[in-house]
Amino acid sequence: MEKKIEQLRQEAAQAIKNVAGTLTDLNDVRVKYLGKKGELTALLRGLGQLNADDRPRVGQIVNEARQQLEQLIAEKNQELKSKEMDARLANERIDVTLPGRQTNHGHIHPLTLTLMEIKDIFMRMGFSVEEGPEIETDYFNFEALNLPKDHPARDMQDSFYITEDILMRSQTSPVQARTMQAHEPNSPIRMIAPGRVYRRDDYDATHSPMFTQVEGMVIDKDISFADLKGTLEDFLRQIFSKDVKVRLRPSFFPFTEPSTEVDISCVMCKCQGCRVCKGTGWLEILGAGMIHPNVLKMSGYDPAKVRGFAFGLGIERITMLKYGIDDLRLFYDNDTRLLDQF
Ligand code: 2NM
Repeated sequence: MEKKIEQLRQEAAQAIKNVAGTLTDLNDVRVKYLGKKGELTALLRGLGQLNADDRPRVGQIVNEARQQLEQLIAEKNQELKSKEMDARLANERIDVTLPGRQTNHGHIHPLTLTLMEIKDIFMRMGFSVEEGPEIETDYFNFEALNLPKDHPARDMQDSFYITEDILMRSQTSPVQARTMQAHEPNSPIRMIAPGRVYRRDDYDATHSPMFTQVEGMVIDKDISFADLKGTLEDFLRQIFSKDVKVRLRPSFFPFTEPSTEVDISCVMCKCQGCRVCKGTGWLEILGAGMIHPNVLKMSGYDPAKVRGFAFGLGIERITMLKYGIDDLRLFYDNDTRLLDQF
């Protein structure tokens, strides 16, 4: 019996020593010798068959063996655990001195940049910035702007109709009509209306069925053509450069009378004549005029008491000239090779 115990003790001690893997492997060894059905446990159970003289002595030997093995298992357990921890620490080590990952920064879209500048200039002159819906009624888009149904000038800006009476706005002037109607009749207004507009058109380097406009309007007592000229000259010198020359040419718009086309000296060639200005030395930049009496009347204003001027410009065209971009489609492609430059 004693020999058997000693043999088992040595065998188990060796098995514990040999465990090189995980805590589960160690547990398997423990179960094999010390578990409920373990080999050493079986010996302990067999004590009953010994005679009473031998029992205490042999019992003590088995218990000592058991205690020793449990001690060995506890030590091995500690060893495996610290090995596991070392492995984890080596594995999950973070080098806090490494440079961080670069994130890609967004850029402000060139059209937004121009719009921010335009808003800034007009806000400093006391204009408010108004917005309105891109889906408009025929009434606000045309009728309130002196363009009755079947008026031939409607063809100039044929748009996208959703129903007979609802369309994608072809200009932002409906916002002007809405603003007038939201005001006390004849009260002064100084506002700009930026936003997207839609027209049936080609899509190429210089045309698009959707583009971005800023229109503006000033109404007050005694507003004259001189105010129109002074305000727009001031604006153009701020947005381009202070030595830009401004030229007015007579034109026609149904919502203004008289109407004018506003040109600036070519910013590319300083009026010498180049490809951009087609050799003329001048660039067409905006349209403007004195608000037609019918437009004032339609929105509750009295042309005998107040007058006003209005203007409209395309943000794409101004941005192309400011940054030397020769294809308008670049604004809508979202190609980061362009956008990263702003
Ligand atoms: C332009 C040219 C001329 C214009 C007129 C109005 C309104 F609503 F006051 F009548 N808003 N914008 C206008 C005038 C727009 O764009 C080329």
